[in-house]
Amino acid sequence: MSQLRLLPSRLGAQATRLLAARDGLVIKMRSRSSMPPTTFPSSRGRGSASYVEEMYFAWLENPHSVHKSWDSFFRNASEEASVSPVHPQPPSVIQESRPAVSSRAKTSKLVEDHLAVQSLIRAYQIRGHHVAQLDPLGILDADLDSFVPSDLITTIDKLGESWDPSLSPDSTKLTGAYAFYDLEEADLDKEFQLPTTTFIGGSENTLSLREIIRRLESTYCQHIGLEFMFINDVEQCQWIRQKFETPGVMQFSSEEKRTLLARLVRSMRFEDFLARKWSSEKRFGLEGCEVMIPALKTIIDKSSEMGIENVILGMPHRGRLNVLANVIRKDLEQIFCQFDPKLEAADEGSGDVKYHLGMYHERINRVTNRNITLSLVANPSHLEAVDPVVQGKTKAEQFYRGDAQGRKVMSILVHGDAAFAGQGVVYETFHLSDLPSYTTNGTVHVVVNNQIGFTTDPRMARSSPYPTDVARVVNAPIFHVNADDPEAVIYVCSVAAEWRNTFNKDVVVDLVCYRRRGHNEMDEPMFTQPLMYKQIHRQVPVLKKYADKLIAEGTVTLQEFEEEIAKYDRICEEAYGRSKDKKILHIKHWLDSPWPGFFNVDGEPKSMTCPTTGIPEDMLTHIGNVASSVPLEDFKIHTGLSRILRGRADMTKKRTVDWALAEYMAFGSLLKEGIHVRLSGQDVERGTFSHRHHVLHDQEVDRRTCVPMNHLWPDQAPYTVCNSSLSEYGVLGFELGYAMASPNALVLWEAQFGDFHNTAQCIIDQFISTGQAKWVRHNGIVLLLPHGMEGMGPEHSSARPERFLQMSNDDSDAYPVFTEDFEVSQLYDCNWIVVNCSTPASYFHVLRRQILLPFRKPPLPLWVLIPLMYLTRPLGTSFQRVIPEDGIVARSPEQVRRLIFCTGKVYYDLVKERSSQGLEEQVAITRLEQISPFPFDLIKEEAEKYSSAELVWCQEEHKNMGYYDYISPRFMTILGPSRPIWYVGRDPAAAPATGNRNTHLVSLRKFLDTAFNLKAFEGKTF
Ligand SMILES: Cc1ncc(C[n+]2csc(CCOP(=O)(O)OP(=O)(O)O)c2C)c(N)n1
Ligand SMILES: [Mg+2]
Repeated sequence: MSQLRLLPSRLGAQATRLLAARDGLVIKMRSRSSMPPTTFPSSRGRGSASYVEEMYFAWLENPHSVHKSWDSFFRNASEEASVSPVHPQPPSVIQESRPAVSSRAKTSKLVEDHLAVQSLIRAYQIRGHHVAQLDPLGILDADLDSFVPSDLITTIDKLGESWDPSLSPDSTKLTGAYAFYDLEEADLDKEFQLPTTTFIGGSENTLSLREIIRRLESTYCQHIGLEFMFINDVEQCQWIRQKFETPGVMQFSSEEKRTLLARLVRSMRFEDFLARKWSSEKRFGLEGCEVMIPALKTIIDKSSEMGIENVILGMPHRGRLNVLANVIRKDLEQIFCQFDPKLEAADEGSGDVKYHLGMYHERINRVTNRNITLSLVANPSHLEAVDPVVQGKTKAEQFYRGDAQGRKVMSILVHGDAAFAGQGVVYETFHLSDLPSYTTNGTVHVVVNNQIGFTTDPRMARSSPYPTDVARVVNAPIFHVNADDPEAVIYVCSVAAEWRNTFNKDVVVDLVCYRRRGHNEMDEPMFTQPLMYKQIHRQVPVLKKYADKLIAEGTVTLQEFEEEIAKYDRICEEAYGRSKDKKILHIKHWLDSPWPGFFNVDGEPKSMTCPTTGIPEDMLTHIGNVASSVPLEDFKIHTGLSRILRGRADMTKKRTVDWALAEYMAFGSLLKEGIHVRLSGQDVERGTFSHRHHVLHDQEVDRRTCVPMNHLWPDQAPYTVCNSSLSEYGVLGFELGYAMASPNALVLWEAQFGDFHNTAQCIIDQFISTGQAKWVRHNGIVLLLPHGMEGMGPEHSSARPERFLQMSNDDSDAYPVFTEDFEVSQLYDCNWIVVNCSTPASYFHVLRRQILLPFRKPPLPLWVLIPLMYLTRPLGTSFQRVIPEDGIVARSPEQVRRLIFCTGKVYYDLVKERSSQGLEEQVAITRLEQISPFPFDLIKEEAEKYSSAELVWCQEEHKNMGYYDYISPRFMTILGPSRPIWYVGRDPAAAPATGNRNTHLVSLRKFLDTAFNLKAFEGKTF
């Protein structure tokens, strides 16, 4: 590599700039037809030539007056000129501007021709892909900007397509791109020095122009189209050029060709088999892109060869079953029995359609003979949503293996062309790719570019020339390849794997293919793409084409080929026979992230109890002390922060906590127990509300930081706190994936404000709420959602708890059986936990409970910075789902007139109001800390304690939001119609909060008045 780094253009920086200027001119040319070449000013007559001339004449005067690269260039050129017979006339530009000086003119022409050829080479490297034959159908262009760039001299030019004698009566002159460079036919056989920025010469330094064009065309304009020249790293560009330009790179041994053929056989015959057996079942077959199977296998083989032991894949519907069968190697009978409609599901939950399920498999890679673990992450229909999830899981696997460079674990993401271009999460995921706490050290992206999305043509589906343009934002090279050329595909995939291993950066392989059938097997594509499908019906399948080629060249015989097919067909038939013996369907067999040892052998929790979440006081004190200190010497923190730390020390001494300290203590105690904690989200290091300060910044040394949480104990687990990119969908998906890798980690994502989770709703709906039901996969991701109606306007108030509650799966109408383990088993049965902590102690305990539970459920703590005056409550010993009234009113409950149930911060408004109205002996106030699953047992107990009290639910949210719709039927179920629960709170509204401070206060006043108006519901019927 270091050698490559030392390879600047021999023409030096000036000349490189000059060439770049030429490129600038060229880029403006859209197409030959729209702008004839004769209208372009010849760059020769302007910048470059006169510059070269200047350099040349300066050099003639004094060879030392120019840069030494020019000196050696002119020296070489003069030597050649003295022997070259090919310059009968000096170029006209020189004649016009200077008196004819024969040797000068010859040299000048030589220099200009060399520059022209260098420009031409560069033009191929930049724009050759526009001319590449990427579309197997030959009717569409993979590149919507398809045109023949005017600065490419292609075979078309040679064949005379741009030949127009009227424009060029002089038969020695050529038009088209030749004219652009002012080259002549005779120049085709002239030898040219090759610049160091090309490898087409192989071991030769010079080639004839004819050969240069031939080699450039064969590299850049055949079945591979390369986009990489936007990468602003010379070493990386050189690497790619070397991989593709070096003569003879695309040669395969017969063994490799036979393996490729066998893989194509499996890919194709698998789809054929499914089509034969279940002709009317949706399976999103791979037909038209069968080459994806050998493509993925090549990436995996090559990566395994370079040391990768664990590959995590994400992919959409198309070809997924084929990947499971032929890449991951899931037992075929397990796949086939998914097609049997009579099989009963063994697992609880909804399950999922077969082309969404995941898989985890450890096996020996047959090509490299090394162990490899492959997992395909289960995903929902929502296209591309799985991308960040795969990345998060990959990051976690790398973290747990100490694989900071991604040498052992990597990810592969497969995309559809329409989704890759259209779904914003693709962009968000790319933007995580190079962030220190989110990078997976390079991903290989494979696009199944069948040039259609459902029924929509690419021209209606994207504004970018290629579906892959989004990858350019991270300087990922993009290798387009015609999927009907399997050897080209394999070569490209192998280079992509090497690229990832060499530079630890993303790379895209764009498999330009077609879709042989409709969107799914039931669809009629001729309704919408008649001509395309006429061509597709004529298209010879890739397997046949490749087999014919190998048979013709003698690599395999027809008989061998037929035997290979028969062998695989037999494998399928036998598996089909076995699948008929299956009596039951196990989704468990499709788990993508098993947690060995966490559950018992049947996949059940090892117990149904939760240990107490309290911790010894000395541990709390120790954490409190570290949280208020700066563990590094000579580390100068901001004076404002010193004040905050002093405050923490003070609280520690007084045995009180605020929100930040409670969180510190929860995290710190878990770290002591070997639990890795990772907190991610926008500005989480400091905390949006400037309360957390988990990363201290030296005020005098740039970028010197300190994370005291990592200085708690010598043997503690690592703590990661990371500010994320400004993305919710991508980052929440990432953290969900991270949490998937291990149950022994507390992974938290915090929304800047609760309502911003709405752009991550897809991850919430499709993975967090439903993941276990669909894929029997537990996940303990914690969503911290700041929530509170404090007059901050419609967008910084509500975390929209109603949405989460509406998706909670506990039955509102089922009267529960209160067993001894009711609390824990209720948590086990639910899909997630919604809590609204009214004290820092609650927050502390709920975070610890999350890890101490014998299973994992996503909790959603809504949180608000509780004003300090309310924080004197010492930490108890466990999380209280309900905090009962404990004031004087609780002493004679039978006399209480009203029992108000509430949750969260409004409790403090209610307490204050009760006191100001002097109703401490008549109104009790009880808090729900856990809203879902609903604490039926404790609510019943509390309501029965105040047997003659009227029951009120009070919330600060609007009536159609917040908790009321969730709690109301549950109160009814547990207490019956004789004890209705009356609503007190803000009226229904469209926006979650007002932007007007006065309106906010007036509505608060109004509902507080109602809450303590003991006659408010008199005479009303429920
Ligand atoms: C987010 C999302 N929007 C819409 C759909 C419905 N849908 C399923 S497949 C598909 C077309 C996908 O086209 P492409 O990405 O090119 O993949 P292909 O099916 O062609 O392989 C659409 C629109 C979806 N599954 N997810
Ligand atoms: Mg498509």
